[in-house]
Amino acid sequence: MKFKKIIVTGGAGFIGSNFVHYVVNNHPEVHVTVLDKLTYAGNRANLAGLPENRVKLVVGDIADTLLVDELVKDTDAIVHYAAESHNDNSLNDPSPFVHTNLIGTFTLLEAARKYKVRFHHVSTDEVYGDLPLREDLPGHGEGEGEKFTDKTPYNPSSPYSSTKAGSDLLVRAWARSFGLQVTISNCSNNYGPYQHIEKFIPRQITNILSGIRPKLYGAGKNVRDWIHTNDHSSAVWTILEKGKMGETYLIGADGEEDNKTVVELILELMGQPKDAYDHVTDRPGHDLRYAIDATKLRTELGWTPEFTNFRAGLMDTIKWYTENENWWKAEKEAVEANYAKSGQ
Ligand code: NAD
Ligand code: TDX
Repeated sequence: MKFKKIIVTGGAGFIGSNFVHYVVNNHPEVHVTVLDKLTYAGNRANLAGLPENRVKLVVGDIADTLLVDELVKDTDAIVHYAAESHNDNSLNDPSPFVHTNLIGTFTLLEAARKYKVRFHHVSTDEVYGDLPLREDLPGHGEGEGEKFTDKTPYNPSSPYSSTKAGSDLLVRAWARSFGLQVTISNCSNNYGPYQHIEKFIPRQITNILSGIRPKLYGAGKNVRDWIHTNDHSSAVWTILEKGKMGETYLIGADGEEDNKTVVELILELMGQPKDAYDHVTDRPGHDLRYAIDATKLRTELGWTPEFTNFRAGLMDTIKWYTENENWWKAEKEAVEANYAKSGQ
């Protein structure tokens, strides 16, 4: 099906706004309505420069039934990115996570059901819990080790990942019980420009730019599977257009790195000594390793990532934060003060 009008929830956040730019640049026939509450993580500036006749921003809550009904009745598809997205925040106060990730998703699903609208749900690999570190596997990391697939049982660890898992289950139930036309994607850790400075990579880059030493949780052995956000956007579009109804696709680009290696690489790329960082209090319940097997998406839908050189992607990201201090500077002090309260 060709989509003419889509709603992108959370389209003023990091990944959602990247997707809106992707759609405007690659699909001239599509008109986008962004539904975003503009929480601390949403920013109008992320949509700057987009043509007004192609993109409309509606500031509102995805859990607002009347507003959602009004918008959904006039759309071809919903691409649902809006979420409370930060694990550390969910440990301090889970309540907005339950509201947005669960009640918000439920509200959107009910409207999609009423108007029979195609629904793509953007989720995370964290719903599967974590994998053992390779060094703890027999053979001490020789070979691939286990990775997540769409058959991996759900086993979320934090209030964030459990509310994302709950939202995935709602979507699956609405597909089976009500025949809603849905697809789900579970992506690994994204990086790139416009990511909020509470997150690992931009926090360390903006620390160095502010004369603060980077902060590594625990020993820094935890592994994340990094993907450039541009590749996440092309994958979501591919699934929206070609995905089989009711299916789940895992999105990843074989980018596993441990956190210590990433901090050291950022320091090196920014001309600092490799050991100029602090070990700080670990995250409670900290997931050890995420790793995605994206074979299904690659072979069944023909998607391939383009931005797979992590070093080059990090260099571009560092350049963006260096040149766009006005985008993050005002928030830096408050973000660091908040982390300091938990010894991080
Ligand atoms: P983000 O926190 O940068 O952006 C979230 C956006 O949602 C913000 O613009 C915010 O204003 C909006 N929002 C929050 N609550 C809302 C509500 N009640 N109503 C309307 N809008 C609301 O998050 P992100 O990193 O861009 O993540 C986007 C999506 O991708 C999330 O669903 C997240 O779970 C998923 N995801 C993220 C990653 C990652 O590495 N960041 C990886 C896999 C999946
Ligand atoms: O200062 C830090 N130091 C540090 O060592 C921060 C903020 C994080 N970390 C560690 C914790 C994680 O092992 O770095 C890793 C990445 O941390 P985050 O950026 O907070 O990401 P993570 O918890 O892995 O979750 C991310 O990926 C999956 C996104 O925030 C989620 O929205 C997504 O679902």
